[in-house]
Amino acid sequence: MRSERPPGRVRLDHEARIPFARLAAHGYRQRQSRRHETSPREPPLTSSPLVTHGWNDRWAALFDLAVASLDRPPQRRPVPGRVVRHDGVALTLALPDGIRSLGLSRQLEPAPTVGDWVVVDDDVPVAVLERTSLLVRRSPRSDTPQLLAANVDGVLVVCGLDRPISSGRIDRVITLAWEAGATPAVVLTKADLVDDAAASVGAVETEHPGVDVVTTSAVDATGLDDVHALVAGRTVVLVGESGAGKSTLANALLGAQVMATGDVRAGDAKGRHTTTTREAHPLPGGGVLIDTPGLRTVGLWADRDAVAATFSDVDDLAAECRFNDCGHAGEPGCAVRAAVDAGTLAPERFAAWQELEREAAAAELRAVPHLARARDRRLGRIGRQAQRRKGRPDS
Ligand SMILES: Nc1nc2c(ncn2[C@@H]2O[C@H](COP(=O)(O)OP(=O)(O)O)[C@@H](O)[C@H]2O)c(=O)[nH]1
Ligand SMILES: [Mg+2]
Ligand SMILES: [Zn+2]
Repeated sequence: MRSERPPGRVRLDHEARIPFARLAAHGYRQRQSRRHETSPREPPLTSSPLVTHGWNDRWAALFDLAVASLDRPPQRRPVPGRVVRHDGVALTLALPDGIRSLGLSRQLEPAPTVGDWVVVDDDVPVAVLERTSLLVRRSPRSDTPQLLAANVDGVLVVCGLDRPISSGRIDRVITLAWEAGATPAVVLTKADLVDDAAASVGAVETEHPGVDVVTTSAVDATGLDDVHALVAGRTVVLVGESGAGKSTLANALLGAQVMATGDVRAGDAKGRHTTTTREAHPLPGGGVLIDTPGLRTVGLWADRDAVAATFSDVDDLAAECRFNDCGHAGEPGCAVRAAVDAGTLAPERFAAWQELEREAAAAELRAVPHLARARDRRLGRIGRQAQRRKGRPDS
């Protein structure tokens, strides 16, 4: 679900309706029936909480489309809202007249999550606007997707320098970001606790080529400008384990103690789950920041394209292998193995790529059972061929 951000200046008034051709150019199809035309427009929403939460002419156009295709006529003049928190039974929304909690009395399809834009009719959320991106992980309890945030432009992978950096975890979040249609970056927090934060940046940059890496310290108030630059008018979500310093960073960027922060247990540097909900906050300089509770596990909910985007260096090599279904397990003409042998591809990165490749492939097969059967048949055939080559049917 990769998406492009529409080009062009953001205009905040609704005087000029967006010509449909422009929307069509961005892939929006006109509904067959426009059953409910919007009523004459109210004054522009320029100074409303909507604007600080990212409202622009694109959302205005999508809002009109959603209103026009509601499955029942609106009770009142519908208004847009952005989900700033979702606690199961209620949505906290940024609405034209302020931030309010509204009960979820109706089943919405798709189910809204933080960052979603919704149509609110008579104080009831009745529709979810088409998303530009959706960050999802595999739920640790069930083999189902868990929505983390919608309509995010960037994903900041937050790691505390007070503990070992898990490169595998970073790869996973980067992959979820690409899958979502958002750009990943890494933020190394607690720079004040190490002697050489620059060395850590260098190491992470080397291990994750193509991804921006910055360091921050809430204690020394350093690095905040770099993070501000990454947010800059966009919607960005902080992802990382508990105690990594996400809420502290959010507060520093907000210039206020908005999020509760937690103590880190001495000894294992593990944080407690101080942040229990996902919450979106507009930043003073523009942009929206979504803080999240710590993720203990980052289950992949992504396809192999997203893995290829994360490991574009390895993917490029794999394209050079002699056989296009090369398993990189010693086949002749394997460019991946050759790079490992030549020392130009770290064996750890090769292993990390293989692990996520396998996980993404397994998920794809689970999602499409007939592919799994086809694969089993193919593996059976390969197995039989291998056995024939060896001439020993039992090996
Ligand atoms: N020394 C230092 N401690 C930090 C920094 N950022 C966060 N912490 C501490 O790390 C702990 C966890 O922070 P918190 O923001 O709650 O982490 P979260 O679980 O990721 O939201 C708290 O005790 C913070 O005071 C930092 O830049 N330097
Ligand atoms: Mg927190
Ligand atoms: Zn190969």
